[in-house]
Amino acid sequence: MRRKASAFLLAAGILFAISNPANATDLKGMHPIGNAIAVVNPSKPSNSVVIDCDDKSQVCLQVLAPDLVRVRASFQKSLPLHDHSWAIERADLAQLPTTVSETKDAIILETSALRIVVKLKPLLISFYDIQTGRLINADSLAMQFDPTSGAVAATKSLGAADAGGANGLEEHFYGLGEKAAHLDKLHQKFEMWSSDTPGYTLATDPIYQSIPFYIGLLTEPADTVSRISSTQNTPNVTKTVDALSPDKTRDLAYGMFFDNSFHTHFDMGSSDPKTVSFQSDGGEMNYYFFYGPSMKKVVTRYTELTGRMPLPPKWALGHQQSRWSYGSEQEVKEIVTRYRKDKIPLDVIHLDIDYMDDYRVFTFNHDRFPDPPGLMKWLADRGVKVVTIIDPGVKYEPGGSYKVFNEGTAKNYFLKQTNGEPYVGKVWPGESVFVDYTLPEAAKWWGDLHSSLLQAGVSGIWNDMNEPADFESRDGLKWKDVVNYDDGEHSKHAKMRNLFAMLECKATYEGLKRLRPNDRPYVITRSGFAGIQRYATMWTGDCNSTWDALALSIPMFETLGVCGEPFVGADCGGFLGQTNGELLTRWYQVGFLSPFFRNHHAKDNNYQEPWRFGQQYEDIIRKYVELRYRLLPHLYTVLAEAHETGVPWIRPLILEYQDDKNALNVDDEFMVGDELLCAPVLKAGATSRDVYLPAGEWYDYFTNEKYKGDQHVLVQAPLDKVPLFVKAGSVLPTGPVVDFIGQGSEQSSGQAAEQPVKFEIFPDNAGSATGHLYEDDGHTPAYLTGVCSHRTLKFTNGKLTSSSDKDNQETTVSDSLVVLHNSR
Ligand code: MIG
Repeated sequence: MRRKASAFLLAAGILFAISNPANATDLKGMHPIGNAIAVVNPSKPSNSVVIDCDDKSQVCLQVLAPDLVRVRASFQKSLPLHDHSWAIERADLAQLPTTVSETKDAIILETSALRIVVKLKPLLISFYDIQTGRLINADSLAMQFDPTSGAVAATKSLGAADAGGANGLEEHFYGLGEKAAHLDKLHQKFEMWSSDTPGYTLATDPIYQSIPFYIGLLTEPADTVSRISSTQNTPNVTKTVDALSPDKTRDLAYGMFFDNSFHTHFDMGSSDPKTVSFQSDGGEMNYYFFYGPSMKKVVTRYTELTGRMPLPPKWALGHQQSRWSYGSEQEVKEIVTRYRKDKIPLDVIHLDIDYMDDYRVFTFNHDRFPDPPGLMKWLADRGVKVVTIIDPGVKYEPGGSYKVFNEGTAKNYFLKQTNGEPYVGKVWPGESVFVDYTLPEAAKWWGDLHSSLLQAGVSGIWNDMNEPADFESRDGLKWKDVVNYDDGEHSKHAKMRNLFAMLECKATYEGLKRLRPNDRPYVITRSGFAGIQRYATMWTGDCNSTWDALALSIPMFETLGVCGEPFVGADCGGFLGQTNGELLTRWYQVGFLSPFFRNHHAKDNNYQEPWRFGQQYEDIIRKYVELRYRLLPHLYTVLAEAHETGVPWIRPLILEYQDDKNALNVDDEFMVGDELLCAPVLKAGATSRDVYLPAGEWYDYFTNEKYKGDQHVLVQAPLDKVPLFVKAGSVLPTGPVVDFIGQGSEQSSGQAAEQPVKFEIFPDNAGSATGHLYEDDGHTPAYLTGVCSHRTLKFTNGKLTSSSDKDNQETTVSDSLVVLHNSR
C-alpha cells in the first residue's frame, strides 16, 4: 500500500510539526481560534469532518476531490447552516473515499492525493502529498479573528516550512486575478476591493477585478534537482481533471482560493518573508486548497469548481474597433468603409456611451443614430457586428417617462439603503440607481431589457462601470448601507461590492441566452469576481497609451489566465493619452495574439485607427491583423481547450515549463497554447531584444531560422517584426485571410466556399510534428452537446494524418493542404 511506503516520511513530518508548536501570537490584535477538542460525527469514511474547539468555534474540512479540500471555520460559534457562494459552480459533491483517523494530538484525513493533518493545540492545518510525504502547505499560526470588527485571517508558512519554520523551500506566487503587477507576486501585498482606476500603472492596487485565488509554486533548491528525474513536459490536460496523466513535475504547485467577497488582503511574504496571509474585513473563513502538483492541474480544478468559460461566438475572435465614442451613424459608416477600402479585416464595431439618449441605458439617441436597425443591417451586409456598452447606472428620473427607471422603481428592483431609500449614485446619466441583481426577478427583468437592443441588431454587450463606479464615491464608502437580497441574507455592500459585476454579467448573459437560445452570448466586463468567466469575457480597463502600459498588459493577461479567465485583452494602442504610430504598431504585435483584440481610445485625444499615423504603420498593422485571421483555426483550438480544461490561451512560460527556474518570472514573453511563443518589443525605438527560449527547439515563425532552447538569444526585431517562435514538433492549423470571420461561408452569398484549413508543419529533429484542430459551427450552443470535432494531426515520414476523437479513424491529409517549414 502507498500508505506503508510513505509511512516513515509521514510520521517524521507529523512529529516534526507537533514538536514545534506555533508561536500563537496575535495577528494585528486578532485572536487565534480555540484549540480543537473533538470531532463531531467522524463517520468513516466520509468526505468531511467538523471539529469543535474549546472556545465554541467550529472548523469543517470537506474533501471535494482527492486534490481539493475546503476549509471553513466559524469563530466562537457553530458553523452557520446557510452555506451559499456566488463563486462556486459545482455544488454536486461526490462522496469521496476519505479516511479519517485521530491520534492524541491530531486529526488526519487521507485521500488518494493528500494527507491533511489538523493538529489540535494550537489548531494548525497542514497538507502533505500522500505519495511522497512531502509537506505542501501549512498554517504557521492558528486561524485568527477579531470579534469586534468581524475580520478573519489565515497565516501560512511561505515555502512549505513546518510550523517551526524549518525545511522551507523557495516559493513563487501566481494569480490574484487582475493585478497591475509582475507575474510572480512574491514579496508583495494586494487587496481585493473592486475599483474604478483609470490610468492605473504598475503597483496601483486594487484595480477593477477581485479574484481571491493564487497558486504557490514550491521550487526545489538547485542542488537537489538532479536527484529527482526532471521533465519539461507538463501533462496533457484532458477533459476531466481526474483523467489527467500522472503529474511529472519536480516543482510542486498548489492553489488557494479564499472564497470571501469582502475587502480582502493578501500578503505574499511582504510583511514577513516567512509567511503568507490572507485576511478579510468580514465574512467567513472559507478557503479551498488545491494540490497539483502541476499548475495546469490546479487551474483545471479551480475552473471545475468556479466554472469554465463557455465559448463566445467565433466572430468575437475577430479584430474589433472602438472609440469613446463614435458619435453618429455617419461616423460609424465612415470607419467601416475605410476598413473595407484599406483591406484591414474587421469583425466588430463598438458603440460607447454616446449612442444613448442622455446616457439612459437601453435607449438610442435618435438625432445621431436615427435608424439603429438600418445601420446594423448596413454593417451586417459588410460582415460587421455591433457591441453596445451598457452601464449599470439607471438614470434617476422620478416622475419622468423613462421606462427602465419607472418599471424598476415600481417593481422594487433598485438597491436600497437600510433606511429604505433607494441609493442614488452619480455616473454618466447624472443621478442614477442600480439594480439588485441578487433578486431573481430583477435579474430576469434586466436580462430581458436587452431584447430591444437585440431587435435593433446588436450582437454583444459590453458591461462597463461595474465595480460599481460612482463619481462621488470611488471607494464605495457612500454605499456602505446599501443592502442586497443575497439569497435571503440581506447583505450589505461590504460583502456585495466585489460581487456586483459578476451578478450584473450573470443577468446579462442569462438574458441573452434566453432571448436568443441559438446564439452564444457575448458579454465583455470590466470588473468581476471568481467565477466571472462563466458569464463574461474581460478587458483590462483604462490603461494608458504608454510603453509601460503595453508591457504591463502581458503579466496581467498571463495572471488572469491562470485565474480561470482565458478571454482577455487590453485596449490596443492604449486608452488614455496619446499614442503614436510606433506604439500602436508594437501594440498590435501583442494584440493580434490576445483573445480580445480591440483597438479602443478615450475621447479628447487623437484617433488611433490603424491608418491614422501613415502608410508605413498601417501596412505593418494590416500584416498582423491578417496574421491573426490566418492563425484563427489554431487560436480557436486553443480557446476550445480553455473552455474544456480551463488552461488559458495566453500562458506564462512557467505554466508550460514548470520546472524551469529561468521561467519563474518571465512576463515580457508569453505563450499561446503550447506551440507559440511571442516575445514582443516593449520599448520605444528598440529594434532587437533578448528572448528567453525554454528547453526544446524553436523556429522563428517568419524566417524558419531554428534556435536551441534553454538559452537567451538576441533577436532582431525591426518595426515590422515581432519575435514569434514555434516549438519544433508542432502542427499549426491555419486559415485564409478574410474581411471578417465566416466570410465565404454564408449560404446565400454565392461567394466561393470557405477555404479549407491548411496545416503548417514545424518538424522536430526526427522530422515529426503533432497538433490539434477543434472545429464547430462557430455560433450556436450545439458544441455543448458534442456537435464539434477534435482532430489530432500527426506528421511523420513526410505524411500528415488526421484522426478524429469520435471514431479514431486515421486519414491522410492531402499534400496540397500541407505547408512544410524547413529549418534554416
Ligand atoms: O468613465 O464609456 O473603461 O472603455 O470608453 C469612463 C466611456 C467610462 C470607461 C471604460 C472605457 C469607456 C469609458 N468608460
